Amino acid sequence: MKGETMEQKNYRPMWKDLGLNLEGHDQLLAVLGKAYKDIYMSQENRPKAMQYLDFVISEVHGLRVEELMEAKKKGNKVVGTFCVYVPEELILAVGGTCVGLCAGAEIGIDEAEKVLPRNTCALIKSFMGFKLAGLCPYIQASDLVVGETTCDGKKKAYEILNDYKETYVMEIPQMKTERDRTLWRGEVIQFKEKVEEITGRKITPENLREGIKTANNKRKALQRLSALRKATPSPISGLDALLVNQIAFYDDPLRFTRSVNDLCDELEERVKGRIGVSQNGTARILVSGSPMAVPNWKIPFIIETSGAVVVAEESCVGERSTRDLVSEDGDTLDKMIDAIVDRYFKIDCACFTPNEERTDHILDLAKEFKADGVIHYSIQFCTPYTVEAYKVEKAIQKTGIPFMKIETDYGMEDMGQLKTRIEAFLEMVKG
Ligand code: BJ8
Repeated sequence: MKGETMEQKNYRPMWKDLGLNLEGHDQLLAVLGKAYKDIYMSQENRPKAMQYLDFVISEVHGLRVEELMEAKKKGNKVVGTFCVYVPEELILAVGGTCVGLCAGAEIGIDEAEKVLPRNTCALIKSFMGFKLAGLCPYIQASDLVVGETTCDGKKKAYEILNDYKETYVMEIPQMKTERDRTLWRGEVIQFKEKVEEITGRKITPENLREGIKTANNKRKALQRLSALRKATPSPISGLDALLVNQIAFYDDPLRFTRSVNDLCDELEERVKGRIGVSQNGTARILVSGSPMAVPNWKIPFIIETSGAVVVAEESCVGERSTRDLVSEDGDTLDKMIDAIVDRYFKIDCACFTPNEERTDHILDLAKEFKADGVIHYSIQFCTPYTVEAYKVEKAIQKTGIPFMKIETDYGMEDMGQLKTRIEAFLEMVKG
């Protein structure tokens, strides 16, 4: 994809074939394009390698979807997911592509509210709205859509989504006992069989080894990016780093891994030369909480236009989905499956109880990234993260690091109010 012309091709015939609502989709692209220009292109001193990511986002509903359609013609399947619990390795093993269907835009929410209560979290309303309003080419292109029993909102919404697009649901345990691991292992095996059924291809030790390697290499590149943000000054903005983590859910994994490593090479040079996106002394913020799906850039945008820099995201679009690798030591299918089960079982989503490892992890991150402040972000009506914020606050308070909680949706109405609150918080951080 690199080096392709920036001139937009006419993708309308493809979108029409996919059953998209062309008028609504035009509006979505117009809003997305404007937001990207205002938020991303207005940043100064961006790494040159971000041009690739700019290109990917400009073609996110175009060239990338066209690639998926080409792959489908060759018999390769597309699997759409909403959660980092779905083992990508099994999909990659049989030549499939895993795409994230979580949505971060308000558009389509009116449609969603016809089938969901208004007080449902914006992420759920967004993916439902994207489907009902015919705005998402990825869900249209998916041969299999996978939901999961994480929070109640998602779990019940999948029952409704299933009326519009068949949705396979994985059962995610709520606790982390040995019994829960057994349940989870059974789910992973059943999902493996489902993947084999829809693709008509067998998962073997050979192809699974490759799948594990591909997913691990992607995570290693993202870990490398994360580690570079420990430098002072930070060589990349939080907005740009978030974008890289968001695109990880859409792009071709091999090409994406190469591009992130190229970006990291450039950032390493920046770190050596002490070149940063902000001055030394700029407040370093750790953002923790609900996932920020494309194009939800609201919180880092406010933080970074208020004189601070985001240095890490303790979130599924961030650290939580990249920090653990699948062990590559397994030499049989069974051992590889066990390695996958163990890796995914470590995810510390707020849907689990108890979930102390998440709080411990936030404390570790705050220390490692030399955070001057922690902002806990929950999507409004997201019970797991909103409630868990209490425990996080108590733990952070013991360290003396300033802490604030934010609850918001995807709307722009509270931008001014949030900016005032964040600016006041940053004053305290600096003081
Ligand atoms: S592993 S965080 S991706 S479930 S924001 S829909 S929790 S009410 S997205 Fe998540 Fe998997 Fe957990 Fe990660 Fe519900 Fe909260 Fe909405 Fe959420």
